[in-house]
Amino acid sequence: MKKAFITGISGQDGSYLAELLLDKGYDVHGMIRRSSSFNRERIDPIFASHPNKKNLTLHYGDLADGSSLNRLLRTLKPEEIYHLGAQSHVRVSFDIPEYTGDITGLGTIRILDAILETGINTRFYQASSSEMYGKVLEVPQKETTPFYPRSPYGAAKVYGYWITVNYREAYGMHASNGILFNHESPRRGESFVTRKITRTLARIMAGKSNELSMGNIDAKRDWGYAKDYVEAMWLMLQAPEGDDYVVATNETHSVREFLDIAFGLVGRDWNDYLKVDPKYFRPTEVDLLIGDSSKAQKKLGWKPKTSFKELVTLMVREDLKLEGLDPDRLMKL
Ligand code: NAP
Ligand code: G4F
Repeated sequence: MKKAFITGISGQDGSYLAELLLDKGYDVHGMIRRSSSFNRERIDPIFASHPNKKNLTLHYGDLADGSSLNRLLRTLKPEEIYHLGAQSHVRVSFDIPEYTGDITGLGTIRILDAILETGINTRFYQASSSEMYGKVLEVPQKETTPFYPRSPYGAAKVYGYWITVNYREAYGMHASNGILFNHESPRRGESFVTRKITRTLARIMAGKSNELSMGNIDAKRDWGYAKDYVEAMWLMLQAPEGDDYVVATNETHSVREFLDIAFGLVGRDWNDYLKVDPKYFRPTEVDLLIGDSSKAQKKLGWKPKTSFKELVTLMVREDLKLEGLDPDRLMKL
């Protein structure tokens, strides 16, 4: 039985990846941080109902705490490490830039160095991001496109990317960067734009809200489905050598288009609810992202399975259910 270690297991991607690895028969160990509020709602359902739930174990640790990382790696000796933990919110990174640099940037070197210090034989996945392309220097963005980050988060991810490349080259580690473009799901954090839209829409339908406060709705993103994207992470660690891959749908859509589809599905017009609030604008914005994932398609055999329209539909559906509403009655498909 292969053993995997996941940082950020309580996040959107961590929960889907844990399920995927349990499905494949892995012994899965995840790191969670201590919090005074509940932070396991994405993983508790796995403990409740996954057929291989006995193969999932959680451990306390923190990306700010190198000693906990060292201890966990020394004792667990995982064959695969998926490093997904991060302060992952771009807008928030402008408010807490130093913390973002520490957790999102230095967190990566703490793990890589723990691998080196403990001498374990493992494969490493770094959750790199399309935010590194920022003010894009090429359209579409691919592995060779230069980075131009536009936020403390993007800059921290550029550090994580290059230190992963450096440890691969300096110490011969099997270490890979997945440069993932935006990916969403019903498990997406509620302050990211897609989930904020579908969650608020469901609350509007339930009569609990009549307003949607947003920032720049002209921004364009390459949005895929998180469940499809965790498969690419796994495939990278099965490849004979570590490498860097763009993971994207090769399509771009504006926030406006997301609003059109989501509200259109339940016969509402978002213009009736939208309030533009300056607090959601960023000091520097990433206007356009669109990825070229042909390398991942060719070398890993990975391709996205879920279209943009299907993604919006499944998110609206799940959020309506969360409000106790019947999607089959409310949605026009
Ligand atoms: P997410 O839902 O925000 O999850 C982040 C995870 O990191 C959570 O489990 C969180 O724990 C954990 N974490 C935060 N600070 C930590 C700390 N100090 N110590 C230990 N763990 C900590 O993010 P996601 O959407 O799943 O994304 C996963 C990774 O991919 C992140 O690194 C993100 O930056 C990157 N990424 C995401 C996308 C995307 O579109 N989703 C695209 C490219 C790259 P709590 O639950 O306790 O907060
Ligand atoms: O959903 P977002 O907050 O995602 P963003 O900034 O693209 O970052 C996400 O994707 C990255 C990959 O490219 C990840 F690395 C990162 O961890 C995160 O998962 O915002 C998307 C767009 C932005 O242009 C933002 O300005 O939506 C715009 N937007 C407009 N109104 C809003 C809002 N974003 C948020 N969060 N909230 C709004 O009210």
